[in-house]
This record gives sequence, C-alpha cells and structure tokens, in this order.
Amino acid sequence: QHNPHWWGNRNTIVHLFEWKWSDIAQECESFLGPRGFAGVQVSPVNENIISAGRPWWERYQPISYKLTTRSGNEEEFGDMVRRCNDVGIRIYVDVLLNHMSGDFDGVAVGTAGTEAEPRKKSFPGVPYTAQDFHPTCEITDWNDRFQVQQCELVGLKDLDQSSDWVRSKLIEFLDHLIELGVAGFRVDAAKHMASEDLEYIYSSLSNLNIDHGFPHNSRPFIFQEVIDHGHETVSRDEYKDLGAVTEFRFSEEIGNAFRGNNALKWLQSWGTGWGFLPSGQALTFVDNHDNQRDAGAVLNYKSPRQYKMATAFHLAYPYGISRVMSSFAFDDHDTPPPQDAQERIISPEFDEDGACVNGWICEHRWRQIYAMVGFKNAVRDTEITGWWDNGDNQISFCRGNKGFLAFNNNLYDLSQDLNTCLPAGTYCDVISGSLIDGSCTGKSVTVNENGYGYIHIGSDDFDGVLALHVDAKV
Ligand code: AAO
Repeated sequence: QHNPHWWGNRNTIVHLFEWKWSDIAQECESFLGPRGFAGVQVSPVNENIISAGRPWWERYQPISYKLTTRSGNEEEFGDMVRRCNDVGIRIYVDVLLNHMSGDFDGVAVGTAGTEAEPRKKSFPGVPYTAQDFHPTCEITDWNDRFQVQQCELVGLKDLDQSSDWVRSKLIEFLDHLIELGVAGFRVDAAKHMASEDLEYIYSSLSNLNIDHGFPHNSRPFIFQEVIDHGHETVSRDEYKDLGAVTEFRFSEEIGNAFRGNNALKWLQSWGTGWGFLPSGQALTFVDNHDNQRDAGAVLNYKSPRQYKMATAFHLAYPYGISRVMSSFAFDDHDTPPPQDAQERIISPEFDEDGACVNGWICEHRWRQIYAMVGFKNAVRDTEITGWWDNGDNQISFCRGNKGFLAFNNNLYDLSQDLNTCLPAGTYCDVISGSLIDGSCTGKSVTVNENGYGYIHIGSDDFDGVLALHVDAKV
C-alpha cells in the first residue's frame, strides 16, 4: 500500500495542519490544483476531547469516530474530498489507531458532544470499555518493546489492536473514510502498535472508491509515523513493507546540512547512501508538525532562507515521497491554531501576493516553495546528472535535460559558468521570480549550445538557490 494514487505528473503532498475542511476545498480549487500539488494530509477528522485553550494536540485525543472536529463536520468533510478529487488533489487523513484520549477529571465532552470517562477507559460513543485497552503502564524505556507497544504513549489510553472488537471498530472507521473518497492515511504512532496487528487492519480495508475516480482494486495509500533514528528496538523495517514510513533521518540530516553543520557537497550521495529507506518506502519532509516545535537541527519557517533552500533540495532531488509542511505561527509547543474569541478556527486570509497574513504561515504559498512543486512535476522521471560542487557549500546538478538547480550556502558569491544540461535558450529562475507574459520577473539565465550558462548567486542574495526548468523557458 505504497502507491499514493497521484494524478498525472503530480508529485507533492502538503500538510494543511489544522485547516478547516471548507478552506481546504477552496484551496484545492483555487491554488493547489492550478499549482500542481498532488495531495493534502489533513488533521485528524474524528471527534476529540476539548482541552483548555484549545491546543492543536487535543486532536490527538479521540473520544469517538464521529466526524466532527473544529475543522468541520462530516458533510463538510465529504464535500471537501469530492471537490479536491475533482481537481486532482488526493486527501490523506491523519488517523489515530493507537489510542483514545488521556486522563480527564470527570466526564469529558468531545467536539461532537459525545461524553466519555477516559479515566475509566469508558468511551460509550464507540463503544469501548476497559477490556478493549492494554492495562495502564508508563513508557519509561523507549527501547523496551513491551512498553513502547503496550504502555500508554504520554498517558493516552492504549487500545489493544489484537482484539476483534477493536479491529472491527478501526476498520469500520477507516472504511467510512474510504467510502467518502479519501486516498489513504497517515497512521499516527505506528511504532506503538504491533506490525502484525496493523497488517491485519490494512489488508482488511476496502478498495478506494471508484466513484471518486480511483481505478478498480486500488488499495489505500498508507504512511506510518515511525520515529527511528537508527537505535530503536522497534524499527522502521518492521513497517516498511506494509506501507511507506516517515523517514525522520531525512528531516534531521537535511536540517543539519542547510544549517551549515555538514557541507552541501556531501549531498551528492543523498538517499539510501545516507542510510535512508528505499525511495518508494520513504515519506520525506524537512519538518513535521512535531519536530518543527523541537529545538535541534530540524529547520522550520522561522529560518526562512535555510528552510527554502532545504525545501528546494528536498523537491529537486529524486528521493522519497515528498510532503511539504504548511504551518500556523507558534511561540511554544501548545500554541493553538488561529482562532476567534469563541475558539473557532479562523480561515486563512491572503495578501495581494497570495501570502497568508492572519496567523497562518502557509509555506506552500511561498513562491520559492510552490515553484519547486512545479519543478518536481516538470522533471519527473529524470535522473540526477552533471553534479558539480566547489568542495564545500556550493553545489549544482541537473535533472536530465529538463531542470537545473544551484545552491550557495557559503559566505561568498557563486559566479561561474556551469553545465545546466538544458537545451539552448533563456530560462527564468523560478526562485527569484516567475515567467509572466513571456518574460522573467526575477533572474534569468541564458544557456548556450553546449548547455552552459552563467550562474550567479550572491552570498547576500535574498535566496541561496536558483532553479531553471523547461516549463519556465522564455
Ligand atoms: C498531551 C500533553 C501531554 C499529556 C497528554 C495526555 O502534551 O503532556 O500527557 O496530552 O493528556 C501530540 C502532542 C502531545 C500530546 C498528544 C495528545 O505532541 O504533546 O500530549 O498529542 O494530545 C513519540 C511517538 C510518536 C509521537 C511523539 C509525540 O513515538 O508517535 O512521541 N508523535 C505522534 C504525533 C503527535 C501526537 C501523538 C503521536 C499522540 O505526531 O503530534 O502527540 O497522538 C523519541 C522516540 C519517539 C518519540 C519521541 C518523543 O525520539 O524515539 O518514538 O515519539 O522521542 O519525543 C532524537 C532522538 C529520538 C527521539 C527524538 C524526539 O532525535 O534520537 O529517539 O529526538 O524528537
């Protein structure tokens, strides 16, 4: 279940973290479709506990499988899926199969009005009772398989996926989403469930809904959140044959490189050469909604110059199933998404350049990022050729004869003739501008008969990357 079921030459998933369904439907039609995105990962869809201050993470504490959250209700969800599929954008849902909510004093009320008593492991909205859960224990040793898979991840009531009842409820929930037209699932906390149980669940799912344009016998795309930095008892290898796996080493290493802790020249062997999973099994990202909140090597929108360079490399180098993060602004781990005085999530608003202005960051609407989504589509199925580097932090490479990229992460200029591998002509740099009415609004590069062009990236240029491709030829 490794096929993401993309349309045509599309290639990139965007995580519209905490967006409302009606806004995503609109975004599919007005932006994602026209810009050639392939799919959207959406926040959890089923009812969750209500936490004080409405932190984003309350959505990782389910109460029932009713499809009502702060993102919208079932009708709005169904409308979004249909409208996105109609313009070739697939929907992948973040699903919580590992657990229900954590402790709550007294009777908790969820986002659909369902009551539960998490402390007693009583969730009548499903229904689940204490016998559907593993006995309570705490994870203290992350290398103890029993604790990781049978104790409670941060105190969240841990479902027993070996039980027939739990399996049947999870399959019913996922099948309901398939019926509504989704293309697949991000499986939260997959490492905390036995792979045999997941295998049973995945293989029991319905085929994708042909009424939404999926071919007969299409299996749901599965990507599993398994954090494995290489020293874990429960490893990514137990899951990779069941579906794709989030490749956290990619995120960490790309952050290291573009923060300047590792020379860019080493990226020539990027991919499996770095110990990453085979390309078709790896779900790749510069940052995700968890590690963008951690201090460390991982880059996020708060370091925009490096972040855009890392994203350009991510989308230009042919490795992995790419996902771009689209965030809301945060100060700390618990910052809620943009919301009004009644704690309703608010819709993104855009300035004249299409950038988000009211608390949403919308990295996917940054020209340097959506232009690379277009680049990835334009060069699909080509190989890396013509690698060049200066022995340090200046690199360039071609994607067949369809695209060319150069990076300068040194504190001095890159200025020289380089092999772009492109047919002769003038190309717009899609990072500094666009091709509009036959001319470039940013830099342009003239390529000669031998495929060479003069490339300049000043150390104080706004962006440290330059990208050319055949769809932006003057
Ligand atoms: C909230 C409160 C808690 C409270 C709880 C229950 O914050 O204080 O106890 O409610 O009332 C999200 C939030 C949580 C939130 C939860 C529920 O992040 O703060 O708890 O919703 O509302 C592990 C799991 C991984 C998980 C990650 C957070 O393996 O699956 O923890 N991610 C998913 C989601 C996440 C969500 C949940 C799961 C729960 O993406 O958003 O939580 O549904 C090591 C381990 C990893 C482990 C990390 C934890 O990784 O290997 O397995 O992830 O630690 O930090 C280095 C190390 C590496 C380490 C890594 C950490 O690289 O080499 O080993 O750093 O980044």
